[in-house]
Amino acid sequence: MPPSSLRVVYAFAREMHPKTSDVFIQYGTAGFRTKANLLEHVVYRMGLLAVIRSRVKNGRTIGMMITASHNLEPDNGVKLVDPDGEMLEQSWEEIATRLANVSDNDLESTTEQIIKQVNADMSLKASVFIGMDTRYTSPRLAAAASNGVIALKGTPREFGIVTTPILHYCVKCRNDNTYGIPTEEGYYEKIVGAFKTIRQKLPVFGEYNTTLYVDGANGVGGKKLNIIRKSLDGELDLQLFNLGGNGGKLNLNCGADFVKVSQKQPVGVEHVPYQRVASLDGDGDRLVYYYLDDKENMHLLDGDRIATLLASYIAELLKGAEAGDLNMGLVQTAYANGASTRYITEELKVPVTCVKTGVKHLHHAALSYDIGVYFEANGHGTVIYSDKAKKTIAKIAHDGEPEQRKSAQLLLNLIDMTNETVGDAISDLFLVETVLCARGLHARQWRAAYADLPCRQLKVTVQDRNAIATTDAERRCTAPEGLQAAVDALAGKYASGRAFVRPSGTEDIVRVYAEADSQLAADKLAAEVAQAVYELAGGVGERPQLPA
Ligand code: G16
Repeated sequence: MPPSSLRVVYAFAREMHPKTSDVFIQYGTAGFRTKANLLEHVVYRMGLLAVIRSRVKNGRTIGMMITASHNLEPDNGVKLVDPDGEMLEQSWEEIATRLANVSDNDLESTTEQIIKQVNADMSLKASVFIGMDTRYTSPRLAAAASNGVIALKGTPREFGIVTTPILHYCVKCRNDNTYGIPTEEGYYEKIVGAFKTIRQKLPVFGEYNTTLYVDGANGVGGKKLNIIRKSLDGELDLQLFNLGGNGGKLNLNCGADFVKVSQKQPVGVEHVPYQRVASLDGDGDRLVYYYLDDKENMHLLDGDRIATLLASYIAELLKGAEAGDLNMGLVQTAYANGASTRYITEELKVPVTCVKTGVKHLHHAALSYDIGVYFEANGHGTVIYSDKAKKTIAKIAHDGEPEQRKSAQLLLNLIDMTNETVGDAISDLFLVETVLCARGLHARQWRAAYADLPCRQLKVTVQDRNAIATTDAERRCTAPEGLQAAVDALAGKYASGRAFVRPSGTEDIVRVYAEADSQLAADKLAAEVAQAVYELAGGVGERPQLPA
């Protein structure tokens, strides 16, 4: 494409998607995320970048997902998906940020510079898959994404409303047809098909019951489960709530983030004591479970619990298959409950790596194992299997002794049920239900594996959250001066006290995490650390209060 054709890039921007705000925006933990009315020009420009990225990848398909996931309805966002269905390569985040922030007048020249910098052959074909969540601002932004693709003569394909993981899956399948069929139906066939196959082999027994209540966060995940529900042939009785009707608002007092952070039950769910409930987030990439006891106390089963459940079952099957030369590791972040890390290393004897927040970091670290299980405590995660692992397991399933074959075949079904591209609430839900069924477990027994340290998360608003810098996988902060010393001193006052602070990459706030040996101690520690952040990092608004 000769540089003169880049004029259309400016024409589209000026006529349809002008930059209307000078607020600096950064490609963060999961792409660009802010108030939806500040995003149209950003999404248009990401359409341009997706085309350039597709050409750098020899015309392989790139994904664009319009979503602000767990954020509330007024926000929206956009993130790019690389050809293997994983998050955009990190070295391109700076390029994305640059392109998003230049003035309309500089857009044409900046686009040209980027094309040169990344050495994109603009004569190649380019393909971009576009998906969106249920926000009312999403269709307009998806149209801006398409226009960006068209402006650089790429081919957009709109998937309409899909979960984020379905879009990642379709991108992967489009570029690697051995993985599956790149459509929503292809996704259901593979994931739900594997679940139904495995259910034929694992009769329901023990304390497991097939009823599962699901909080859909009033987002897209619940809607898709409503489609899937009809094809489950009674293998799982899904009772769905918060599907977006009856005035329910996206992620408001419901959904995985609300349940995890507030440690409260979502609105809209009919509560039956000891009945397990799964909570999805707004775009269907996170999952947590909980149940209420007969005194209405909530017992949370978060991403750490899902990781340990899956890892222990996979380890059992690997042992049964006698596939001892395959190594498995688990990846967590600083938010992982200290008790879970101890359980994984001491009881499961599985190595643990701790990385920065963001599934892109976890996914990357998990690649170093034959089988990498990665989960954030917030319920975002999956399992990835190396080619070596897949080949070894397939060989045993074919040639092994009868007992080995049985375990290896179950592992193959689990692999099929797993969306390896990114954390996926629907796929994770079927994996969890499979393990609970295979072991005849009630959620109470699942929870009994170890006792969580009580914890608390808080948010603090500051003038500039980037004034907080962190190191050591975000477990320590290096700026502003004095903050880490204050956190250390506060955590040192409490038995099993641990705390850290970090700027969010998806909201304009600083996050505080604390754990200690009692809920009151964890609540106090979190509040004291929040006050230290407020004082040392330029807090705005009301000063955080200590618990009564
Ligand atoms: C995104 C990321 C997650 C991250 C979360 C919170 O989740 O994909 O990896 O844990 O944001 O990030 P932060 O603490 O930086 O705001 P989601 O579900 O919103 O896409």
